[in-house]
Amino acid sequence: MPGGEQNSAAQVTAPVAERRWAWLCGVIGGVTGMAVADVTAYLIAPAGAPIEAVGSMIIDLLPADLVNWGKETLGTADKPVLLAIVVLGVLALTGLAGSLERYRPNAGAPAFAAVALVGLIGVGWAGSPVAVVPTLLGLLCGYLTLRLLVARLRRWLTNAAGADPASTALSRRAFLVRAGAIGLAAGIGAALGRIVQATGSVVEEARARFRLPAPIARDPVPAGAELGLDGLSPYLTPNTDFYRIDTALRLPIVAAEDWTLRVTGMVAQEVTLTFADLLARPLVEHVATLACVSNEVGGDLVGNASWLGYPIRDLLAQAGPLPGADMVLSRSEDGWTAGTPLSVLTDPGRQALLAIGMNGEPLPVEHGYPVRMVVPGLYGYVSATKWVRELKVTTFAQDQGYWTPLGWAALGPVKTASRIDVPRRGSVPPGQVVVAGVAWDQHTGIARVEIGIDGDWHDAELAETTGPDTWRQWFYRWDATPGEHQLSVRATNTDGEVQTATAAPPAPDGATGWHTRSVQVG
Ligand SMILES: Nc1nc2c(c(=O)[nH]1)N[C@H]1C(S)=C(S)[C@@H](COP(=O)(O)O)O[C@H]1N2
Ligand SMILES: [Mo]
Repeated sequence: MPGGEQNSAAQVTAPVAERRWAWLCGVIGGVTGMAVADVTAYLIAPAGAPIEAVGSMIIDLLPADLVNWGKETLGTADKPVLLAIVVLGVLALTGLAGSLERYRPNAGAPAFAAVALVGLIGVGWAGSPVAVVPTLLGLLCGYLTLRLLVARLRRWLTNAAGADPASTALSRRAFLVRAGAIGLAAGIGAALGRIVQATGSVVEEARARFRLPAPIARDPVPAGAELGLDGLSPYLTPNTDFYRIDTALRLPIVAAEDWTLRVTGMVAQEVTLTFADLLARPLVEHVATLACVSNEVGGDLVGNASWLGYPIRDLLAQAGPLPGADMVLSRSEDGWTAGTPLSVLTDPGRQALLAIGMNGEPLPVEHGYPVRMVVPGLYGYVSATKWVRELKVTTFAQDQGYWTPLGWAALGPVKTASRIDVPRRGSVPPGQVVVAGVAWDQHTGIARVEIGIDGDWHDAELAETTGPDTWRQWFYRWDATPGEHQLSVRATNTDGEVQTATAAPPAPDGATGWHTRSVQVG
């Protein structure tokens, strides 16, 4: 380490020593940035750990021969070696950023930005929008650290050049204390970040290797379910675009081989299921739309997916609910709970699933890997427990799900809803304009969608669905005349009930009202 024992001003202001100190500031900034990025990724976005992401990108870009050579020569050490190379690359660049920053404020920014850019390309490769947050936050914290340290360093060197021994000693101390303290904290943070990333990535790798078993029955998706219109929500929501709601500060990381589900409470016989037990059971694939009770009218906290899983009613039948029970309190790994009516979960006509697959993939970690619940017709907060570990058969009189004491209704059946996806907003040219969107009333089904244009209602054309448990795309060809127009949508369910115009906020049991959009034509 350079210059630890230097005392005289003449020595420290030697250009070489200066450059080394500035370089160290950059390295500390780099370590801080990586620590922040890793910890943030661990907390909110497992696919957003930039070091792993850049490592995978390098593997993808390298010729196969070189990758194989690496595997053969290094064995299982290939990954740590690759990650170490990435870390050293980051430190080389942030060290350079520090050296440059010494000469002129912000001169180090491009080198730092280059590091973040590579990180962003790496996580962009992994595909989800939150995945960029750790890298951006890491960049910001890392660069601010560098700037703070370089500013202190500059003060020290300026004082040293002025040859006032007292203020030189003082500013030297101020710099060294800060550099030492921040360096230590960043080092500890980075080490912790690496450790948690390593456990997370073991589960992530197991997930990537896992091949879903084939279902005994599946819902064929009719070709007519997907209108394929520009800007319209696709019939099946890709996993990376699927909305996400969870209360846990960090994502539960559950290894499939450690997972068990216990059926407890008012049952004739407690049942414990392992992941292997679950895989050995007959699984079905069912398409169902999941919606959040917090979704505003026109909001996007709703998505449709094909879920592979085991019917919860079959598991409950094995446990034998006792008379008097009317609720199942499902509990997650993270302690979160949902209270679901027992009658819904035992209903032979409803595919309430313990799901392990989402759109043909193992459940993504953020959507509940290895196992979650999906219950058609109920909002997620009373039914869709992710990382589920226990089903307690109980009563509504005795137990409450997580959100109920916080002011949300104990029962959460979905309400009829519809949304205009296109035209988005702003202005469209006059002539034929396609108005399109989705409408849902899970487990009842959508029978009709109407478009209001300045108060006149017109029937929209409906796409097909797999059944009543999913949303339905719709469209209407509108002859748009110049001027400002109000578009509204309302759906009618298969019971003949028209979606209410009465506006209600999401709390306590779901928003209502018609989605309306004003469009300027011309
Ligand atoms: N463990 C756990 N499961 C949970 C939640 C949660 O906060 N923690 N949120 C619920 C809510 S409110 C909804 S709307 C759905 C959302 O599921 P998604 O994040 O896969 O879209 O999950 C449900 N399951
Ligand atoms: Mo929700």
